[in-house]
Parts: sequence; C-alpha cells; structure tokens
Amino acid sequence: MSDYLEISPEIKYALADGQPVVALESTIITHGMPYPQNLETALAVEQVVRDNGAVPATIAVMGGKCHVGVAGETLEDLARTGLEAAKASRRDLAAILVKGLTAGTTVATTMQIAAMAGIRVFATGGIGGVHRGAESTFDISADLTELSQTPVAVVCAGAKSILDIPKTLEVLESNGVPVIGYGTDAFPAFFARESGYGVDYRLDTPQEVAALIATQAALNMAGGVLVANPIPEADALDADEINGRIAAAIADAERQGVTRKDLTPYLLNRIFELTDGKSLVANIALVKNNAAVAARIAAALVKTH
Ligand code: PSU
Ligand code: MN
Repeated sequence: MSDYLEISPEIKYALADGQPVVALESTIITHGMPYPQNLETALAVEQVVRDNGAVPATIAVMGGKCHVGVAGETLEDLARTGLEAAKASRRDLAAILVKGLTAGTTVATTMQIAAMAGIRVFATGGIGGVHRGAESTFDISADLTELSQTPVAVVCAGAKSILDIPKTLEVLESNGVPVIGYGTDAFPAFFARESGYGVDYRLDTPQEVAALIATQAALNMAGGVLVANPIPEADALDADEINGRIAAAIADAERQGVTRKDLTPYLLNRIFELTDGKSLVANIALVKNNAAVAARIAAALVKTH
C-alpha cells in the first residue's frame, strides 16, 4: 500500500505525533468549481482547518501515487487542470494509478485514501447520492457504498436536491451509515438548511461527534459516519428559488443526454450558470463551515484516547 501513498512531511509528522488531521477532497477542485475560485477555495478551506486547530490534508491522485497533502504549485496545477483531470471514484483508482493520470478524488476515493493514511475525519461540500430517476438509471453514487465500509467521518452540508434525498437517506440506512445532524434535527439540503427530511440523531458538540466516532471504532465497525452540518443562516439560498434552478438544470441534462459520472459536474456547472454564480458563493461558504466543524471534531477525537 505504501508504494502508492505519498504523504507530505507535515502530515506524516502530525499523524505520528497524534495531532488532528482533516482530509479534503479534490473533485470539488477539478470538477466542482471553476478556476480560479476552486484554487482560492481550496486554500481558504485549508486555512480554516488550521484556524480551528487541525492540519489540512488535501488528497488527489497524480503520477501513479495517492497524494495526501497537495499544496503549492501542485495544488495550483490541479486547479488549472480542472475538468481535464480525471474524476477518481473507487472503481477508477487502480486504473488511474497504473496510467499515471492526474485525478480529483471523489468523496468515496478520498475516504479510501484517508483511511489508508490513518486520517479519520474529512470535510467536503456535499456527498454524492441517489440521483433522481435512479429507479430506471440505477445512478447511485459510490460515495454511499464507501460510507458503509470505510471508517472515516464525512462532514458535509447534506445533499443538494440534484439528488433524490429520501432515496439517498434510505440507501444510507440500508448501508448501516449513521446520519448525524450537527446542531440540527433536519437533514440539510446543501444550499438550504432543511430538506424536509430528518436525521437519525442530533449531536451538538465536536466532543459528542468524536465520542460517536470513537465508539464505532471500539466496536470494530467497518463503516463511516455522515455528519450533516447545515449551511450558515446568512449564506443559505432561498429553497424554492434554488430548487427551481436545480429542476431546470436536471431538465437540461436530460435534453443533452448527460449521464453517469458526467452528470454531477454538469449539474453543478449548470446551476452555477442559472443562479448567476450565487450557487458558487453559497458552496464556498458551506465548505468553509464544514472544514471548521471537521477540524474541531478531529481535535476532540485525538483527545478520546
Ligand atoms: N456534490 C457537490 N459537489 C461536488 C460533488 C458532489 O455538491 O463537487 C462531487 C464529490 O466529489 C462527490 C462526487 O463525491 O461529486 C459524486 O460524484 P458521483 O455522483 O459521480 O459519484
Ligand atoms: Mn453516478
């Protein structure tokens, strides 16, 4: 495994020293946001992790290695590469390593690589899930499977309604994934603080979430935890308005025949266009908010043993 892992010296030291580390994904950089906002956001999110007492570990695949701690010029190159980079989900990883391609890692693959490196907390924007119409397309993100088998806690702002939220929650339940509302009883809908659906359990402090992660580990449970952290009130978008734009984006995707792994990036970009960039401003705010919470959870977690 170590033949394929390249951990930066800072992160290697932090892990060996028992310091809190937070994993960050890179599909959000390559496929989730345009340049240069993707680079600015990646840097800002790393700073938020540091400000909240943890070491950031941005993860991507390049040159036949899984890189943990992508920074400086390498991060800039990745951000500029954007959609030209591959999108690495679990099933892509070995092929991308063999071919030596550059890839952003999805939630699934970032979890996988974080677990290999010994990182247990991960911050992102939103997870992949069950797409609308999945009853005929079977389009269900590998993120949901990964959450069932890899012991990493994922802090996200819920799932945006490009997805079928109730079906996503059902699959998480089938997969044995605890869905925690961070300071809320409502499952958040990414741009909006509520989706109309609830969470299994509400926890209000980083210490409580850390205790849950530690308990799952003590029970030798294989899977992860989904920590759903609503977008801050001030940054939330009007639910009806954004849902209208999302519906329009989905209709456009159908008209253009966009499917499979291109669907999520297409929808994100189309929603950006249809909201005159408002979706991007909200997206950046919620990712930073998740990074802060993840850092505090990671800091609490290293104190549990
Ligand atoms: N949802 C977002 N922004 C994103 C993604 C999802 O709001 O950038 C990315 C994440 O990397 C996620 C991936 O893991 O899309 C899911 O893709 P798919 O549905 O093809 O599994
Ligand atoms: Mn898919």
